[in-house]
Amino acid sequence: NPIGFFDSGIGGLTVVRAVTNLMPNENIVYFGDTARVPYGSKSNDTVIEYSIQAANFLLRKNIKLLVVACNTASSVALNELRRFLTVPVIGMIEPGSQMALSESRSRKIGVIGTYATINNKAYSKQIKKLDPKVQVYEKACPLFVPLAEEGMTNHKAAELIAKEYLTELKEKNIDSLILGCTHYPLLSDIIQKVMGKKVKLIDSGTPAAKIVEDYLNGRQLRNNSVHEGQHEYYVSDLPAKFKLIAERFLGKRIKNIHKVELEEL
Ligand code: DGN
Repeated sequence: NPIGFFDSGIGGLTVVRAVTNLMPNENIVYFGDTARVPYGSKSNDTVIEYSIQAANFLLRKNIKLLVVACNTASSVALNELRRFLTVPVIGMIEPGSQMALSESRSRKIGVIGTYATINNKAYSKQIKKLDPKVQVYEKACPLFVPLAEEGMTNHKAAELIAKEYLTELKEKNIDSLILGCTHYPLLSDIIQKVMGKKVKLIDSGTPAAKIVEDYLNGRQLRNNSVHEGQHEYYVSDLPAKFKLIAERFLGKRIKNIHKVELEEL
């Protein structure tokens, strides 16, 4: 059975990339809600409703595990998804928080994400639950999403915007910065340049992929085929540039993209 992933659009493909780097033979089914992106500026109720629809769609594809490859949906809908679903659900917040805690020496951690992730204090609540003494500084960086989608990841404009957003975090002397949005790993060069070399960037997709691997190994659910896994991609809208941008996020070619009507969700 495949591993299911969903995101508001294409950002979650950076998480698929992390999982396939670790487990190339797993089958994957991905749903990107491109007709209704962004989730980051919508109300919690709406994000919960959309997340449940996406999860139900993937369940009909017989997934063995669901990865919520979107920090916004992980921030607001994880409990509801875990309550309703019969398969295990892995979100982005817990793995990213744990990794930041294990990396940080100064115990000052920065978090960047969408308005929803930051306003819900998803990461700071999780980090403080694990270690109440850590200081967490959070900042919403909404313009990073369109920059990543436009491929302007090394553009002067991206650097200017990054400076505008990140200077206040830099002044807090954080030593780790969680990229709390699945789009942001594409901007990691610019973010690293603005933050300086000493700040460790944490892409939640990497520790999330490790948790997926541990879970599947523990339950003997790994696909033992020697062949590369099959990937199927579903989107609720197929914009002209989707394939090009998706391949950039995924780091490889995409063969199967299918459009799903919203009524089918
Ligand atoms: N990729 C989504 C996330 O990780 O929060 C954000 C995209 C969006 O909805 N703006």
